[in-house]
Amino acid sequence: MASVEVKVPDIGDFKDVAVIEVLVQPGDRIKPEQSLVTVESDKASMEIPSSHGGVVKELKIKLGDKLSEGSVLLVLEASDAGAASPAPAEQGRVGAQASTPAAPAPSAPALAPAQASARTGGGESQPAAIEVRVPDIGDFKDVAVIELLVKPGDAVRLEQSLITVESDKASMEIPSSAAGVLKELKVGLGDKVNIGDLIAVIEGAAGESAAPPPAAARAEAAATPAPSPETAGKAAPASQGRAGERILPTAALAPHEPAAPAGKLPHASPSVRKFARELGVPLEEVRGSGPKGRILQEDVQNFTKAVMRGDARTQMAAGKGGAAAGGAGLGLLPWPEVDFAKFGPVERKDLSRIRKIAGPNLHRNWVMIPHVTNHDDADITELEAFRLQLNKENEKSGVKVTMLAFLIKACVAALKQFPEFNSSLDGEQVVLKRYWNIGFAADTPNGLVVPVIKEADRKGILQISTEMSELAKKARDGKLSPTEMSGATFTISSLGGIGGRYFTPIINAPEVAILGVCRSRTEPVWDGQQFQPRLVLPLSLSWDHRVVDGAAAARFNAFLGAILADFRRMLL
Ligand code: CAO
Repeated sequence: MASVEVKVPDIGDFKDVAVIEVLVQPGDRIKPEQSLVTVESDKASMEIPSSHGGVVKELKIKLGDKLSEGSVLLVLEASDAGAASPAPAEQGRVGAQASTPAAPAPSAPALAPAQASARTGGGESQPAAIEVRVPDIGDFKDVAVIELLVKPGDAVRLEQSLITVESDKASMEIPSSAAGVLKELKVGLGDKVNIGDLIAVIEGAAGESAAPPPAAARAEAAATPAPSPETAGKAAPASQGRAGERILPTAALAPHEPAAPAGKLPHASPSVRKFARELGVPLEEVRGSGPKGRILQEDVQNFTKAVMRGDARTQMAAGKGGAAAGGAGLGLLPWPEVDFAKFGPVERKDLSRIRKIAGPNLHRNWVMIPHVTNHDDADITELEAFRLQLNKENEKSGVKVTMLAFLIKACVAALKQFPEFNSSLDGEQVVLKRYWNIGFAADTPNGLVVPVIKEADRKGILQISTEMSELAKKARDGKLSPTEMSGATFTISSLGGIGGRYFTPIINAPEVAILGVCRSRTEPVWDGQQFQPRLVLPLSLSWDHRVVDGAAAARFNAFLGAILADFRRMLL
């Protein structure tokens, strides 16, 4: 198996066409000629087929990229011996075309039907009735007219699309070979057309008709047998790429494979796609009323009207956009409306001001941050003994030290050791903060608030304890200032005074991690020879998986545990 770069084949004179759909992904097993991407110009959309079969190793393009002939689409672990093998004659033509793209046009020996017709109208500068015919559309035959894009009386620009035709493989817009006023449309919806068929009569100056294509390509095409049905669509014949104006790349499409992801492409003409894009209408949500469920312009209009009237909602508005919709919703069922009073007496209370503010913030953080929580234990036997001794010594001063003060200090040390936990995500950058402000969740009668110990790295345990008790009191009294609640780089939520074992704290955005602590208890811990009664503190570290990885979180907890087990490590 060899690695093969699959490139954009000859797509005529189209350049820098945008990728509007990527139809395969790494790991996919694809067949030769399976559609890989859909590209779109302002006139036509086309699917680009693979030249090989195999397994997609790497995609080299993404939505919105601009492609031209030769752009690398993907790298394939090819399972077939070589490229999808067009008929030898066709290969020859493609090769010839590639090597003589800019061949100067000698005097034209043969004109395309559209151009030939355009000249039948009369003199060089006089207004004339110009017949516009179906130009060379490869070997597509009996393609159905599915859209009329102009009507009699319309002023038509040179190369303006007149009709859309569709085969079972591709749709294409047929451009006008002349400018003027449309006198007559010669085709109707559902008509089958072929190369050379009369589409319209335009009143204009013959001099405004489209220039003929390079004659070299024409002569080449005339000398080349038509591709076999098997090879049709694998590559555009040279004549198509040059002469067929904008419709021809569409004719170069690979046969559409129903089993391929291409089935996801909504069935609509390029102009309807463009129209939908301009309005921001998600085409995949529009029901098509045209033949074979094709989406017509009026379907897009009706969809827009329904949304404006409130009769319909886009999936994005309904919440399926997730983060893309700003976390507006998750596409969940509506909230159940229950008459609780039916089942017993109820009392209604307004949410507190703090809850009203905190609720949406917590909800956003919970929904938008990919949380992971690592649980661990810390042996705080010696630390607790030290704390109790300290409190005994400080009885008179009135400063009470709780485990939380030690935790704040220990967390600063861990954050210095693992700086990504002391950061914020800003687009595609991580902002690492070189200051250590530790917030702590405080339970108050009105709800949860998070006062912040600023510059905790510069403060001792006693100072932290003093500040904490002042801030906790202010919190309970509802007297915290916004400054006292801002600037945290990491938060600790301690339920130690209350109970519990472990829990999943919600990260306080834009921070990237939060430590939850529960009540310590004495447990039998195996010391290698026997069980020892040890005081064990349960730790729960929630972290943002966009910034932090599990291994780092496990190391953070282990480091923290080691410090709490022996606080002298703070000095190291
Ligand atoms: N294990 C065992 N006991 C603990 C402990 C722990 N991890 N943490 C504290 N304690 C003890 C204290 O030592 C104290 O004991 P004494 O009264 O015997 O001295 C008692 O519990 C009460 O401590 P405290 O909770 O008042 O003090 P603190 O410094 O630990 O916490 C504060 C202060 C403001 C953080 C806390 O009062 C609080 O509000 N905690 C709730 C935080 C919260 O709600 N988090 C949930 C967020 S998610 O909804």
